[in-house]
Amino acid sequence: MTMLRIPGKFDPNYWVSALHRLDPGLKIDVWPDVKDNHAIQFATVWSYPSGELLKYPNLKCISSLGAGVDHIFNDSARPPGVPIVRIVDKNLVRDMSQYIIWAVLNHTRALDEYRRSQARSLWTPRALKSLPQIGIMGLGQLGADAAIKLHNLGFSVSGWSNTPKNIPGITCFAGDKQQNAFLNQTDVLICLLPLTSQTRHILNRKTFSQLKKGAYLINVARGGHLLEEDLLAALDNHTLSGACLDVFNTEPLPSTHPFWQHPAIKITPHISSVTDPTSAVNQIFENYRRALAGEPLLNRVDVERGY
Ligand code: NDP
Ligand code: OXD
Repeated sequence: MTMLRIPGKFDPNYWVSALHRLDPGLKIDVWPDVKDNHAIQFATVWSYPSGELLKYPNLKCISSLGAGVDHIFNDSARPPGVPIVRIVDKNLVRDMSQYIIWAVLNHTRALDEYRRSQARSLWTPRALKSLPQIGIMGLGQLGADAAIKLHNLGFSVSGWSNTPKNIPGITCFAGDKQQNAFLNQTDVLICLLPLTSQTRHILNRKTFSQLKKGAYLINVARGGHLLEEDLLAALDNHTLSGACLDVFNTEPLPSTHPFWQHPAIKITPHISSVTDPTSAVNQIFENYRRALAGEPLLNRVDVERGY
């Protein structure tokens, strides 16, 4: 029994240790140090080279190390028919909601402006503005939790998903037909969609123009959701008042990228929520066991839908 771990964002040593705590005898190869391609039955991956997985003829499951699976669908030379699973984890959900609450409060309480005042020893109290309407694109594992927590903090929250939802306290919109109605009432737009052919570049000029004037954008999903030049234009013409971005088209964000120096853009390096091996390892190990036993997998991705 061998597992293949392809490193990228995540440190493979943490994962190997966590897996060995569950089964000290488990054979794990850390790519690119793979001893026998035929022995690989389970691959747990993050941003690996396209076509790599075709080299393992006995692969039974491709397991994302994160919630997102766009990095797997981006691989056009993927072994056909091999099921894909992803991480659904309480710590991942908790950490994302904490980041979003920070980003929303940082914006609504003008905390950056107080930092700037402090740097100049200025005592500049500001009147609180009325609470904004928060709109969350994506009401899945992460979006629904953030929506409920923001609602519990007293915000008025709405959400938009593919299929209709009923979440107490949250105004729910669904599908293309209700997209405009959702956007039209939104002051703070949070993107928590998966990156698919339907959602690529959804954060564009047209979308921004449908939001309330001077809306704020928080993108914690994928850089591919955002048309970067449209964000810069929307900030310049005050359609948007600012943005907090955790994800980018090119990561790491190149040092010459205009986002770095933009006064209205706040940047974090794809850390809003990072899979915690100590809690997520159980589902990876369980899926490994199930894949080898031919049993139904946990958190299986719908290949047709792309998420
Ligand atoms: P889920 O699959 O649980 O939820 C996705 C949500 O998006 C669902 O509500 C789904 O609708 C909705 N959706 C999908 N396509 C559309 C569409 N075309 N129109 C409207 N709604 C749509 O995903 P998670 O919540 O677990 O994760 C979301 C994303 O967050 C991940 O794919 C990943 O890219 C990103 N992420 C980023 C992290 C970071 O550190 N920055 C960390 C973890 C995740 P429905 O419910 O009807 O199917
Ligand atoms: C994820 C991520 O998808 O960390 O889990 O981006």
